[in-house]
Amino acid sequence: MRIMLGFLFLLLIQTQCCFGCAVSEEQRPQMTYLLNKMVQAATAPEALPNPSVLLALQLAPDHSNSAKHILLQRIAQDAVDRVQNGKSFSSGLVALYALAHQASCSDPRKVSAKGTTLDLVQLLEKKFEMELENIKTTGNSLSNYYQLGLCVLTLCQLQGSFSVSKTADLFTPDQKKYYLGGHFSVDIASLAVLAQICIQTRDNATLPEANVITANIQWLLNITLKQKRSDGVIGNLYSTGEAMQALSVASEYLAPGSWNCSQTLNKVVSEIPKGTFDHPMVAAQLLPSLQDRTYLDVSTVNCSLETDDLNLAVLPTILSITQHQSSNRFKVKYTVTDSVSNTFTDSTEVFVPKGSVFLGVMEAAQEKDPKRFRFTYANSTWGPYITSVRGLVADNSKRTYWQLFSGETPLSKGAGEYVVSDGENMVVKFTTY
Ligand code: B12
Repeated sequence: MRIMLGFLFLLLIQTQCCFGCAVSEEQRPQMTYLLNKMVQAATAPEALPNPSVLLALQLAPDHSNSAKHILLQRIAQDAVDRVQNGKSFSSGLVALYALAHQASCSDPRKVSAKGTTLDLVQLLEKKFEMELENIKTTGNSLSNYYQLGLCVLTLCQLQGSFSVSKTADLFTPDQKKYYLGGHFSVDIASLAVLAQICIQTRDNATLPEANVITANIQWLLNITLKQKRSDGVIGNLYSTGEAMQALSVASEYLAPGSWNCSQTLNKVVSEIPKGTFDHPMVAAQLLPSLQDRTYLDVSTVNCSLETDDLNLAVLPTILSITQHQSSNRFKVKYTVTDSVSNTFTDSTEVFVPKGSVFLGVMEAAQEKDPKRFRFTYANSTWGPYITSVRGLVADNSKRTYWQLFSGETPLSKGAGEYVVSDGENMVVKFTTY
């Protein structure tokens, strides 16, 4: 009888947990809208290969098979192209490509395109070793700790080989690892939690490093929960999805009442109609949490459950913020400053059409005075990443970058996304993280 009651109790907790933390029937149209928006953007002919979108699609209950095939083909071709032509392929990106293949039930050890077959797991093992070696010799990773989290959670799930004791040391508490520009990064912490929970689950806590890993996870979760706002957002709106993944897989570390998953879920869902998550990368990082899925579910995706294609035409379209094309122009102040060596600070004012993004302001300033305001950017799945201004180039190995501000407030969107307002004071500042 007691066993029976215990079982019923467990079932009840389980049911409450999972229904409470996935979208309700009434919220489902918002999620479908997001899925649809993400698929349309990521499968456009000009879109860059995007493993995060494929991963999110594979973790979704309904997904479009044709979109999945297009995305899978694109990332397979891109992986082979990067390797064959010696193009940059960061450790975290290799991890995402491998995870997306696995989630698509396509063997990441046999990725074929252009007549070549590639072992992404083996490549990832090498990349991770190189990261560890670089940390040993220079104190810095080649990429960042978000990508190290991606590496470990992927190697752990795909039975790649890596040293658990080195990994336990890798994720110990340290400002340099988990802080960007002086602020704790919920995104980095979330990936580090997912990675270490994967190791704990896989190795059944029998490891000599178990205590170190447990302490790392607890420290990361404590600080993550300190970033929780009263409305349920954790860090900012863009880190909340991955934070939800981390908190849900580490629920046994949380004190009762320390996190209300439904509150966070309702908050993010309420933001969908405002267009907050319309960007395909933002949608991709949020979608798994809306369905109570995490990146640790990749190894258990059941490909036989695939559904028919989404009918894009009949999916509900919800209000999204559209930029009204208007002939109205307004004035924006623009400043470029080097806060690393203090070699220059220059300001100007430009007129831009209403609805312009920050990049438009930068382009207008460059046109007006190319000597002082010229700049370059690299296209990424997040949009344009500002790489240099006035010839001063951001350098990962020196931890320098061009940070974007409105007045004194750092932007939480990129230059291609942030819509400027009349009279706003936009700043790009060369700084370190
Ligand atoms: C590490 C990191 C950085 C590092 C990148 C350099 C490095 N050492 O690797 C630094 C600190 C320089 C950085 C800068 C910025 N970042 Co950042 N970054 C991240 C983080 C934590 C991980 C990115 C990563 O490695 N992904 C994994 C690899 C495999 O993917 P990847 O696409 O190849 O990664 C590259 C790009 O993502 C690029 N990148 C990083 N951030 C951003 C932001 C934008 C807008 C673009 C276009 C590219 C870009 O750098 C990565 C490494 O090369 C993400 C968190 C997340 N949830 O994704 C935030 C994140 C992507 N960043 C964000 C933002 C807002 C910025 C800034 C605009 C902040 C600012 N006010 O200046 C700037 C970019 C300014 C510019 N020059 O254009 C937001 C984007 C949200 C959004 N809606 O667009 C995120 C999601 C963090 C958050 N929760 O708010 N970032």
